[in-house]
Amino acid sequence: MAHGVTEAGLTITHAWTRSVPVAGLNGAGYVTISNSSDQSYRLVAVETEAAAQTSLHESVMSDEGMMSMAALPEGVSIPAGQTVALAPGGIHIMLMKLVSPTTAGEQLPATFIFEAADAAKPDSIRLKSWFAVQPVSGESHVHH
Ligand SMILES: [Cu+2]
Repeated sequence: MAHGVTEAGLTITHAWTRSVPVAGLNGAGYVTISNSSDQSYRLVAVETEAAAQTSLHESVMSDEGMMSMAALPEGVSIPAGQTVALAPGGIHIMLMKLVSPTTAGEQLPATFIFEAADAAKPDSIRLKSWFAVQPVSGESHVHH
């Protein structure tokens, strides 16, 4: 398996999601993005044919200890020289209405779209990778 996909100093590694046994449910994707350039970027969208739609979310804990989701309309900041890991309990890529059931070992092709934080550089960067489907382990993860 290729180790990562790189362009313009942005590298995507270890994109994964948990298997979901039924089509039409939502999944959540995670990924590690490192930025070795001197330019800050934002992850603004993820395209995949595996889901009807995707969006960027952050899990937030209320004062009462309840988990909920907040959309991230500005995307996810990937500062120059830093590595940002999207992981369970934090920022994730919501895979809304999966087109088919997903099974462990599968790869779901996905394109990660970035924009420079500097608005004077309007070109977006598209990195093609995939979500590796992992088995559900431990507690089941019921995700809106
Ligand atoms: Cu979500």
